[in-house]
Amino acid sequence: MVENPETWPYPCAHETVEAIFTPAECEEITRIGKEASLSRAVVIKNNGVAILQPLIRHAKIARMVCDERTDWIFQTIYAAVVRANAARWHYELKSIDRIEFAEYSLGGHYLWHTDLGPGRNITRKLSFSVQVSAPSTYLGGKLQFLRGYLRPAAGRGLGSITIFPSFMVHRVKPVLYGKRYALVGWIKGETPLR
Ligand SMILES: O=C(O)CCC(=O)C(=O)O
Repeated sequence: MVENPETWPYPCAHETVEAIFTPAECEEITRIGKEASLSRAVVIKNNGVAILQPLIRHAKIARMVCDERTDWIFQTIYAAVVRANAARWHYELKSIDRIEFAEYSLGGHYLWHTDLGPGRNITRKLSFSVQVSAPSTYLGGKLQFLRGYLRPAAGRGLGSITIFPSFMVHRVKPVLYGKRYALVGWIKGETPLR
């Protein structure tokens, strides 16, 4: 039977799946992330050039490499995204483009933006953010979406993943206390959005 897309759920929405990682796994992810050398996060301008703009994005990041120590992280995230995609977006996905370990200290934030193109980012389909800090360890740092007059927020549960289309406008509000750690990344397709 051919599926009827008119029965699919609203696509311009995020999805939070609780506890894809256990608290012990979140600790391990944080340990691996902190071992990498964190550098100040850049912003990609529309001409594809990466620049430091701390008023727009104030965070430190380290790219997570997929190797025998981290493969389970990539596998778990990809499986969760594929499940959510099959229920809501039905995009053609190929693989994880990139995972970054992000650290938001006091005042850390990222203003409204999208994760799509140009250049090598043109085939991004879905973005994700995994919460590896317990919500009791920081204040602020809310991941929020712009949806018309609504500003829905991602779940903050330890080990949860929030998945959303890379074209959705989103931001991270300033951290007011403590530190927020997250694993953020993108799933790309073979071609631009379809
Ligand atoms: O920290 C997050 O949860 C999201 C980060 C983000 O929006 C990005 O890196 O594009």
